[in-house]
Amino acid sequence: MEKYAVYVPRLIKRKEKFAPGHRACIGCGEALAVRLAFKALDNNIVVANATGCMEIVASQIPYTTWHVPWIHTLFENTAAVASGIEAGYKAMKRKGVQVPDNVKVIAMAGDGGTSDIGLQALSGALERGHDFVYLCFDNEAYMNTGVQRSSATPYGAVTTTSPAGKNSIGQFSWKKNMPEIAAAHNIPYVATACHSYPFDLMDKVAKAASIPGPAYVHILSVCPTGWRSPTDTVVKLGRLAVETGIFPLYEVENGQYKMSIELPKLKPVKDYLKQQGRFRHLSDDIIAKIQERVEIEYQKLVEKAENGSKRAKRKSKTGAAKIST
Ligand SMILES: Cc1ncc(C[n+]2csc(CCOP(=O)(O)OP(=O)(O)O)c2C)c(N)n1
Ligand code: SF4
Ligand SMILES: [Mg+2]
Repeated sequence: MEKYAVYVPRLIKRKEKFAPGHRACIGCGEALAVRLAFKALDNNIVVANATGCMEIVASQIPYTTWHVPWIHTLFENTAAVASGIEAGYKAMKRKGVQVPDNVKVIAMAGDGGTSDIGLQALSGALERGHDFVYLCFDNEAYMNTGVQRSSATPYGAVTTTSPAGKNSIGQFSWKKNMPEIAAAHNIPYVATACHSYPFDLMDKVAKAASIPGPAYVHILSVCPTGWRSPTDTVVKLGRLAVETGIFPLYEVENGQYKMSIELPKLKPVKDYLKQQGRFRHLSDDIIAKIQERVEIEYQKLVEKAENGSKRAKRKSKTGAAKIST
């Protein structure tokens, strides 16, 4: 909290861009995450929003929740539309057309729109180096259309297209690691965030917007409807996802990994899984398998962050030596 003390009060007072009165379900973590993310941004933005819960609940004609320029995009082309807007502004400037300065383009989509259907457009936009921010609001399934599995649905979770039964444990594959895929494009900034850590989330979104070039922020968003969890446990579940190591909070700035929170000991994944209907059927054996996987993946991240900070120290020592000679 201390580290955010300087500017967070200013952010809190900022005008809402995602206004109240939308039609999200009670206790929607995704709506909370969107509200927080956009509070951290200036008014000088244009939003390209893929189809999904946040588009449906916020834009039913003749109403809108958005207080900034906003365009509804297809699943497939959100990052392509964002690229076009950014390139369009550049071209207009080049031609001497009067356009506002420093407009930041924000692309946003759910996990389905990001890790499945919009992945090609996103990869292209990251590779081309467009100056934009991509926000993925990950509620771990295609929620808007009735809770179908996506490649971001976690192993063992029940959805309507990955039901549990005699021959199935639910989702059969491990969650696709989208932040690592974004980081593999060697873009200037990648981060993970969750609405249950609001200041950390706002800090990362503001940072993403301040860095020239492409930035990607992956935001875990608890969905009580799809996760079959009580509406008053949304914040608690987000915290448990982080505290168990299931959803680690970290940043990758110019290739350098940094853990956002020090967790001396991870809580057991069971604490998180057992509070959600989508995991209620899991046997102790499957939970042990998930526990093992989470620990391995978490350790990999910690090592990347440690190696990175050792490298940075070595570099600064070499730099200091050079200055003194
Ligand atoms: C190509 C295409 N396929 C399917 C749909 C139907 N559709 C609209 S929203 C949606 C689910 C969105 O899932 P996600 O991106 O995870 O966002 P969420 O609703 O979970 O926030 C689907 C399948 C569509 N609009 N376009
Ligand atoms: S289905 Fe989930 S993500 Fe969509 S509006 Fe409802 S709670 Fe929010
Ligand atoms: Mg989703």
